[in-house]
Amino acid sequence: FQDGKIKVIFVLGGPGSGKGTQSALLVKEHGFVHLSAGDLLREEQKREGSKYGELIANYIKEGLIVPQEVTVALLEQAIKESYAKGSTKFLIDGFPRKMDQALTFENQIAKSSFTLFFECPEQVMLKRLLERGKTSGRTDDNIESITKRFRTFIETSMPVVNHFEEQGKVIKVQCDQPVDVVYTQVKNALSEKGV
Ligand code: UP5
Ligand code: MG
Repeated sequence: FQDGKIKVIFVLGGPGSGKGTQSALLVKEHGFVHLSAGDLLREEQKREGSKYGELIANYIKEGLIVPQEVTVALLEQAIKESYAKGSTKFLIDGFPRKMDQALTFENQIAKSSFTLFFECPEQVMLKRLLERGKTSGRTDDNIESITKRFRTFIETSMPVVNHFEEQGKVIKVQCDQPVDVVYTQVKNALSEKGV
C-alpha cells in the first residue's frame, strides 16, 4: 500500500490486557476494521486443509510467536479483502509481537500511524485470563500456557513496543480499570491524534 492509502493502528499489550475488548468498542463507534492476529491464527488453525494447523496449535499452546510468514500473510490477505470493500482504517490487535514481524509489516504492507499500548499488571491479567478460561475454550487460557505467554510478552514483544517508543509512536493506556474508564482513555488518546 502506498503511503496514506490506509491507516494502521497497532494495539499491543500483555495477554488479557483488554486489546480485543477495547478494539471491539472502537469498531462500533469509529468504523475501524478490527483484525486480531490471534483470531486470524485460530481461524487458520481450524480451516480444513490448512497446512499450518498443527504448527499454529503448538505455538499457541506454548505461548510462542508463530513464524512471521504465516501471520503476515494472513493479515495481508485480510487487509486486502477489507480494502477491496472500501475500508481504509485498521486496528491491528496483538501484532507485531516480535521485531521481525514489525519490520516486515512496515516495509512490505504499511507504516503504522501509532501504537496503542495497554499497560496492565500481570496479576490483573492473570486473574482475567483464568476467569475467561472457564468458558473460552482457548487452549492457552490455563496457568501453564499463561505463564509462558507472559514470558514471551516480556522477552519478545516488549522490544517491539520499545522500538516504536523510540520513534515517539506509542500511546500508553492504563488498563487496570473498568472497561468504560479504559475506553475513555483510549478515545481521548485517539482524539489527540486527530482520529
Ligand atoms: N477484560 C477486558 N478488559 C477488562 C477490564 N477493563 N476490566 C475487567 N475485565 C476486562 O480481555 C481478556 C479478558 O479480560 C476477557 O474476559 C475480558 O472480558 C476481560 P481481552 O479483551 O480478550 O484481552 P486481550 O488483550 O485481547 O487478551 P488475549 O488473551 O486475546 O491476548 P493475547 O495477546 O494473549 O492473545 P492473542 O489472541 O493476541 O494471541 C494468542 C497467541 O497467538 C499468542 O500467544 C501467540 O502464540 C499467537 N500469536 C502469534 O504467534 N503471532 C501474532 O502475531 C499474534 C498471536
Ligand atoms: Mg485478544
